[in-house]
Formats: sequence, C-alpha cells, structure tokens
Amino acid sequence: FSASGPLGIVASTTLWITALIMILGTLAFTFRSFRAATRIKHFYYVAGLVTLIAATLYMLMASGYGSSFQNSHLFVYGRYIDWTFTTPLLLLDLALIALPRNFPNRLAVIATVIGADVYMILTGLVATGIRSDIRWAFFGVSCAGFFAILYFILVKMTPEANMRTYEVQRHYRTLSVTLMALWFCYPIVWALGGEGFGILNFSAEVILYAVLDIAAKVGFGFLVLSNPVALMEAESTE
Ligand code: RET
Repeated sequence: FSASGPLGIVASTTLWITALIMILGTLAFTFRSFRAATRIKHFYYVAGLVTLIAATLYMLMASGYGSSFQNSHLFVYGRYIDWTFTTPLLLLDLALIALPRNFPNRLAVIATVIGADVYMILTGLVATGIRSDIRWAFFGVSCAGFFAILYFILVKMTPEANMRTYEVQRHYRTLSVTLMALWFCYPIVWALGGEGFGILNFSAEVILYAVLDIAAKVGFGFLVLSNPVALMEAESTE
C-alpha cells in the first residue's frame, strides 16, 4: 500500500479534488441564492445542499473512511450515502419545474419518484456489498428502480411540462434530457467496474464516478439555475 492508504495515490487525490470542487460549488450556489428572487430561492438551496452533501462524503472517502475491505475487495459505500440524499433532491428539481403548483397529485408524484430512486440506490448498495453472482440480481432490481424513474419522467412529468409556458417547456426538456443521459452512465460504470465485470481498475472507477458526480451535481446545478425566467414561470400560480 502507498502512503495514501489502501485507496492509492490516484484515487485519494481524485477524491480530494472532487471534494474541493463540491465545496466551491456549494459556495457559488449559496452566494447566488442571496440575489435570487424569493419565489425561486429553493432551487439554489437544493443545488447547494446537493454539493454540500457530496463534499462531505468525498472528504470522508478521501480520508480513507466510507470504504472497507471485503474478501480482498475494496467496498466503497460512501458514494451510496451521498446518492441516497442527493439523487432525490435532483429529481425534486425536475418535478418542481414539470408540475405546476396547483397540480392535484404533485406531492404524490414527487414522493413516488423519490421512493423508486431510494429503492434504486439502496438495492445498488446491496449489489455492491455482495461478492457472489447474486449481486447481479440486485443490480437487476436496482435497474428496475431506474426504469421506474425514467417512466415517471417520460410518462408522468414530461406531458405536464409540455402544457406549460414556452420557457418552462424548453428548460424542462434540457434538464430532463441531461439528467437521463448522465444517470444512465452510472449503471454502466458499475457494470464495468470492480463491482461488476471488473474491466475497469479501481482508480479508473473512482475517476469516472467523480467526473459523473461533478457533472450531475455542479454542472446540473448551474444548468438548473441558468434560466431564472423559466424557474419563475414554473413556480408562478399562473
Ligand atoms: C447503480 C448500480 C445498480 C444499478 C443502477 C445504479 C444507478 C445509479 C445511479 C446513480 C446516480 C447518481 C447520481 C449522483 C450524483 O448526483 C446503483 C450504480 C441503475 C443512477 C446522479
């Protein structure tokens, strides 16, 4: 083992740099929230909370915690603690933009899509903790959770978003397409990485998840906030 512990120098450096980027993202979103209109401040808080949670878990993982050895395999569960809290917040953004304030089942739709999401992350955690082939069964049910999310986005939320103002429609389309494209990469990295077929080495996996997390949290956060007019219209009572 290197001086940086069981993670190795490449992985621990990547984790530290990612923690720093998440802190910078949190500061940027927090400062921008001060000048935002009251009606849309919560979008800034969501973005900042997502990066704050990620910064915390990246710091923990970089310090060598949030992972443990199991049958000579390094099991990094810190990511799943992060995702359990951050992915629901990212879906909340989409739902708040797609569904008008007075949409009758707004809360039910949000709660259900978040339920499917937490199911996806927790079964993914189980798949990651298991070394035998049965992990692929948990990978499968986790993917079922992912398809439920896609169903909610495409079948429940998109048609509602398309009945809204031009700006809201346009912003929602950009955000939903970006979110689905980025999220789709996670199960692919999992399947190629040490938890799956083991084609990627440990450092490559850490780097890929870090790049995805920065795009899905900091990048997506900036994208959400890039169109305040659409956010105002989305939260107006019409
Ligand atoms: C796992 C493995 C099991 C199958 C599936 C997965 C999906 C994970 C996803 C994670 C998204 C994370 C984000 C984090 C940062 O903001 C658990 C990898 C389907 C979609 C967006």
